[in-house]
Amino acid sequence: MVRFIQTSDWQIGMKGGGLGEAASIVREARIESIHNVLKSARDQNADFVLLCGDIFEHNMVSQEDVTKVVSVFNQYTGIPIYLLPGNHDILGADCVYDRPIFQKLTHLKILQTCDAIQVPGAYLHPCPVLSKFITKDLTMNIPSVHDADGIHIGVAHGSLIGKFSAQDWEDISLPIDPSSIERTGIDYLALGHWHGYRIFEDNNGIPRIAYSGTHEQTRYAEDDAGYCLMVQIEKKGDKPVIEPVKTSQLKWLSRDFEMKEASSLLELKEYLDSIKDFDMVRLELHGELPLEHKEELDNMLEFQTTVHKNLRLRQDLLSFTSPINLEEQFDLGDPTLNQANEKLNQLLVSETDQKKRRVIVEALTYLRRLGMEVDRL
Ligand SMILES: [Mn+2]
Repeated sequence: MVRFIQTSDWQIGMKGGGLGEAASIVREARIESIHNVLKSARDQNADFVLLCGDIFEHNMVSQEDVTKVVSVFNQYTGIPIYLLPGNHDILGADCVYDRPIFQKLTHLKILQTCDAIQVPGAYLHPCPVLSKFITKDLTMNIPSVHDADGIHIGVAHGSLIGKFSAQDWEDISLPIDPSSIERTGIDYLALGHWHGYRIFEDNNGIPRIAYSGTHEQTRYAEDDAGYCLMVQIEKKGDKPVIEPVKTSQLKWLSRDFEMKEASSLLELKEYLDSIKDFDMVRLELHGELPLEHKEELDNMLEFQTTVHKNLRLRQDLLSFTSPINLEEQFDLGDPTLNQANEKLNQLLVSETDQKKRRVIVEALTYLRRLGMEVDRL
């Protein structure tokens, strides 16, 4: 019997571009969450931990980040760790794992060749990435083990052919053929490279291929991120038991919200109240809202920036409908403002492009606020 923890794509040293001030929080969480991975290995009495690539964002990662990771490793010396380099921490000149600090870790083994190795409870068949642009399926290096004794586990990093959605198909390099299970007779193929946790069945409907995904989500576009996998196989040929274990600290949310009328504002408020405990929130507003509610919306959204660690807001698909009769004269109490108001109204009447109308309506809003302030003076 073998029981191990599978994890990948820690991407330590990642910049977190586009996350603003939250980038440093995300970077720190990526290191802290390693504890959750290794703790689950310890708590579950795992035979070993399998790291399936992209542990570091790149090979030039700062020594400070490397030291932080190694110091976490040093707190779990009782469990062997097998590490397969991926395309970010690729083998070759300047490989991060050549740094002397790694040589002192006796419970860590870097899988640098395709040679099979015997580990507690099983045999590993590593397929380390040797070139970023490789178009050859590296699992082709795994020999047939149909007639061999023991549990055999393939370890690779890349994209499973035929299983990705079109938008993810940017990684034409690093292809992995799912039929490698049938060809080789391995019991399980542990994969890294995709950031969401995914399980795939072999031709007999038995789950034998899985991505753990990243242990801590890296960006909004990911789903099912923030796990490691607990994998247990009783004996050769048996169905692997694969269980996701939550490891992430930060909660991410990405959502589109449709505004239809003034009451949508109340719905949005209720929704925002319900997502208070999310750290990272991306919100895209669509539809339309009467212009007189714009200020209330702006205030509501401004407050949200204080609720979450990161709030990414997109509103350019939201239009504001003008409540006023454009024919009607509107006195802003100042001749210059009135002139600008008239000019904008004329533009609005003749403009058909929705995006441009939105800009004009917004300009009108600001102008009217200005008019109200002038009134008060
Ligand atoms: Mn990768």
